[in-house]
Amino acid sequence: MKSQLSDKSLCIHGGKQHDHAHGPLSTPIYQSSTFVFDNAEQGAARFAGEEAGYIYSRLGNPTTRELELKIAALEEMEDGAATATGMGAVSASVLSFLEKGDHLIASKAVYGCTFALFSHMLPKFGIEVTFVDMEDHSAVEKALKSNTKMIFAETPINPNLVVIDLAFIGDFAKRNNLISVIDNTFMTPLLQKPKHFGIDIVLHSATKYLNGHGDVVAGLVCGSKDHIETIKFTVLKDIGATISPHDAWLIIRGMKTLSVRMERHCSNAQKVAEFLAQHDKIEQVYYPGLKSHPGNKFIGTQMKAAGGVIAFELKGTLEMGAQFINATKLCTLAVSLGDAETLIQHPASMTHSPYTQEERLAAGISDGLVRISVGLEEADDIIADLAQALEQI
Ligand code: 4LM
Repeated sequence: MKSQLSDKSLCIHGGKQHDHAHGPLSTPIYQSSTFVFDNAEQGAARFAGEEAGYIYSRLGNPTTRELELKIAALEEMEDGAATATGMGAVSASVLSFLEKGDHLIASKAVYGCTFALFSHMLPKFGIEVTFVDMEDHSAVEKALKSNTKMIFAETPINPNLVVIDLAFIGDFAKRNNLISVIDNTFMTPLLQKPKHFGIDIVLHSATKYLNGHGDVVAGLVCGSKDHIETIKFTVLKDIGATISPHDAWLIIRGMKTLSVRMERHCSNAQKVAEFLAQHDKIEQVYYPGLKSHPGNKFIGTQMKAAGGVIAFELKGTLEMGAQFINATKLCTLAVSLGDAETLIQHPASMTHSPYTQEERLAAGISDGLVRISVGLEEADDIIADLAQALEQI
């Protein structure tokens, strides 16, 4: 649902409830597992869905609810659900709608654990998955079967920064009566709103930019009221990947500064990508903010800016890549992304190790790829650190 407030204001005020005792400025943390009923009739009415109100924090919690309404406002979708992790958001979005005999079309390159869920877990439940190159629209059309029910992609893709055309995905899904699911983690709703392209379900690893401070693992899903109700009252209720109210509060706090953080992440990443692109020890830089990147044409149409993640390949051997990563000082060797700290990692041996080498290469994720999540430090300090590490190889 479109709000009259701008995104910058929604990051601060979106979802805010004003019915707390004592009028606190900061949302209280309702650190309570359960909620007390006035009487047996009220308890029964709440369970029957006849009376609004909280029951038990696995089913809903007032702190969590503010976060859900905030992300829904930002994504311009009807409702939201918060989950314990980003993988909780991915699995809830998929398992809530697919059943034995259904078919899922998924991008061949996705976050490693999403690939593991799709390639190992879903087939165990009789759900068929076809992985396709989503830049190739005819391959997507060809993957369609009579039992296809859903299409899933990330854009830009983790870790190789390939940009997928959301207008095509939205249209393909509508034409074929599929549920379209987009993982919007790399962009946040400030840079990209999949809803504008007809996408049905938008999800995030809130662990990343939304929280932004490296101290929470969490996920968020947005969609229509019906879709979110299904997610909440099937998979989230019965499998139970619900968020803790304290983590929801940390994300509400983190999101207040999301718009200023994203501006810095993007401007720093642009400078770092330009530095890497001109360096003679670098083979290739993958960053949609570079004019040479095939995804650059989507900036200004699908995505407002290129985000804060860069991938690149060094000239030379894999050992030299390891030497380089070991030589960085300010850039911290850790997985995850979207934090204040610049994080550097090696997808083939870390985030994308659930792929076999063959699957990974087929997905366009090379053995030598290095990924940097550019942080909020001074750009020149990040560049100086990368320059001294490159010097050492
Ligand atoms: C990483 N990523 O890449 P939780 N969707 C995307 C992601 O990048 C991730 C998840 C979902 C990384 C984690 C170690 C696009 C995670 C899963 O980790 O479950 O919050 O999110 O470095």
